[in-house]
Amino acid sequence: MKVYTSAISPFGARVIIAARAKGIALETLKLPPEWRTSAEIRAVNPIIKIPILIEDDGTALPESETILRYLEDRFPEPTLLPATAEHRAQMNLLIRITDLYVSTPMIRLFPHLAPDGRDARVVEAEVAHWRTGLANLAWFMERPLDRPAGGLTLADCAMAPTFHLCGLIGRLLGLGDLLAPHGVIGDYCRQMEAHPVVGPVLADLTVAQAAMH
Ligand SMILES: N[C@@H](CCC(=O)N[C@@H](CS)C(=O)NCC(=O)O)C(=O)O
Repeated sequence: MKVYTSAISPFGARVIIAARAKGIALETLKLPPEWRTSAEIRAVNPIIKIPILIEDDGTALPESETILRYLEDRFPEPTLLPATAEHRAQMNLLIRITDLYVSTPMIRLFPHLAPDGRDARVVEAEVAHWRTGLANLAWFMERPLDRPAGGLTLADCAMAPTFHLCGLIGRLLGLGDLLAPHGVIGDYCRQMEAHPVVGPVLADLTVAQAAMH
């Protein structure tokens, strides 16, 4: 299996974490130059977003959450699912809140990261949504989530790189640490940084993002 991604992509990092946790050999495909306008990428994902999983038969699968669930279905062991329906519901809720209410406003801020051409009204509105999303996610993270033996669920594959990106975007916008008010998120991030699979992936993101600067 192969994946189109970039070393700085937190969405790609989700897939890399799941693949490593499951021991799946996943080759990273080099993105073509100007990949956003390339025919190569358009041919496999007209949404023009990475990551894109490429199966051995050439089938392409975009969207990180869908890829995570596919990897879980195709390679069920070791599982990244909690044992009970209740805890799987909690896992699903955390993924949904992360993507709808934390990642979405953050992505809308991307065009405004460079001070030149930044629209202060858009930034103010999206940062407010982002802060609310984080507060709501923190509220739901207080509920217990029983993890399988490796200490990881699909929610961790999704949340850990998202929180890592929150740190970067907050700094680039001069907002400081948006995670600071939420002790549960801070504790969680420290736990993930110490995790033998997740920690190195987050460290690689940090190095790649620093190099981009
Ligand atoms: N919903 C998508 C979001 C993926 C996404 O936004 N990826 C970024 C890279 S981290 C991207 O491809 N952005 C398009 C661009 O940079 O033009 C997913 O979960 O895979």
